[in-house]
Amino acid sequence: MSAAGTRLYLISPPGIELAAFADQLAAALDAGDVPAFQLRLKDIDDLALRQAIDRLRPIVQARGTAFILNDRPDLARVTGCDGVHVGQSDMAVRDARKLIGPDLMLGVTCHGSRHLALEAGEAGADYVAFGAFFPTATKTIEHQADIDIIAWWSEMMEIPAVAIGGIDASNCAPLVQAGADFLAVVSAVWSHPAGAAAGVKSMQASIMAAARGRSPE
Ligand code: 3NM
Repeated sequence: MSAAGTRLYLISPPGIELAAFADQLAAALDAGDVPAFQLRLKDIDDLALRQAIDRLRPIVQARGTAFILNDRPDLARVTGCDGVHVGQSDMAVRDARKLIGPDLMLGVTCHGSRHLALEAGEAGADYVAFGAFFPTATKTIEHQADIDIIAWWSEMMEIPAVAIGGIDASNCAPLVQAGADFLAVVSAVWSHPAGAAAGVKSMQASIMAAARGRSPE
């Protein structure tokens, strides 16, 4: 995958106020090229989660963006999501695949581990996520990833690599230049001082600048 192909993967903040967030999400998606959105809500019961999916999924899918649900392969298909993202502890990759069927997209957290990524690829992951690359306040981080893992993976594998963890417009260049297919962000967009749309635009400008700066192959 060429660096010029790096695209944005937007993840929800862990807690949202649904009506306000629906508007912010629409504005963020309208601000640029965001092919994937992950709903990642913590401390929420199933009813509220389903309500959030029902409200947000049409906004996302109407814009041609894939709607990916965190952690819940059991809910992803019945609620019309395009895919599911699982961690290493949530559920074995093969079990998740059985639950969602062959058509939905399956993404797997692989921390900074080449071994986990190869395993996930063999088990049918549609993308592997490496992180955390930088300090982040969004999630308690137990594993760190080195930027080298992106270059290693993307030279060897066709399965897309997602980079995550503390990524923002000021630090994303090495990940773009290493060949990350997607940069997954929370705070860079939702905590941008000028609003989420400005956050998307700023990320995109940095990705483009980094891709231009990459030496030709
Ligand atoms: N997963 P921000 S880091 C959800 O390392 C998540 O697997 C991570 O948020 C991992 O862009 C992370 O605000 C938080 O740092 C990403």
